[in-house]
Amino acid sequence: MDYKTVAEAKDLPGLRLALTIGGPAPWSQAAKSILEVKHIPYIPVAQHAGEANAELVAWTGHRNAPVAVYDNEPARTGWYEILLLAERLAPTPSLLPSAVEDRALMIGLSNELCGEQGFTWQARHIMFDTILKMQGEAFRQSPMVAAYGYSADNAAAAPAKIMPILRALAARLRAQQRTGSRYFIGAQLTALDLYWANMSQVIDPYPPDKNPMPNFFRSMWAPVRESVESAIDPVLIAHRDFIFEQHLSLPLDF
Ligand SMILES: N[C@@H](CCC(=O)N[C@@H](CS)C(=O)NCC(=O)O)C(=O)O
Repeated sequence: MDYKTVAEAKDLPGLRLALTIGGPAPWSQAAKSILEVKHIPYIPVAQHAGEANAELVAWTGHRNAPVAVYDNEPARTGWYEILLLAERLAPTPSLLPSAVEDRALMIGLSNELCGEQGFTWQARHIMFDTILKMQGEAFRQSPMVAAYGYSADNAAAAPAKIMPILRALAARLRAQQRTGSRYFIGAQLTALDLYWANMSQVIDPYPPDKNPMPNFFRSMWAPVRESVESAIDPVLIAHRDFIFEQHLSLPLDF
């Protein structure tokens, strides 16, 4: 990725997208996938994980990533508001089902994956537990610890919150297979498929040829997998592979 600094990007027109540099940060990767499928051009802007990102805060009001800024519009950070912006900029292919009930289900399941307290949020508690063991107590000073609500108790409770989400997604895929669909909702790709393809790296990262992330990430994420292993139905992993093969590009780029 050819990242610009905030200073280089903030006065440019069009879509600027602040992304965590140096690793496959799940929400950043998910936002990129939406733009890739819709062929929406954007300028990647570097966000540095765990750092103050003072220039980004001064420009957008946000420290973390992703942050999407289109022309002079307000910054967007939530997975859903970024999706709606992408739908407006490139209505086709739509990644939101047109039928109300399908859309409601898709948004609800996406929230289970991407929302506050959802799958990746919970996985992060386990990940932070591991970083504390690797880096020591100094990690508690990271702005990420308070921002994302880490505590040892929350980390201990996380697997029991993650596993029902995995089971619901697997059940959904199996039900869809019975109707002849390869996708989570209806008969075509939605943003939910893209969210899963990216967020599932946390429990089953691609090998280095497809996901050339620093080994540090593999060490951080391995305990997440171990703690939820019994809920990882192979249908979930096969779906991730199908989505990357059919709709996205590899190796991951960050
Ligand atoms: N704002 C996003 C979540 C963003 C998020 O959690 N970002 C994290 C993981 S990609 C991040 O930027 N971590 C690095 C940091 O905080 O510096 C949403 O609600 O959809």
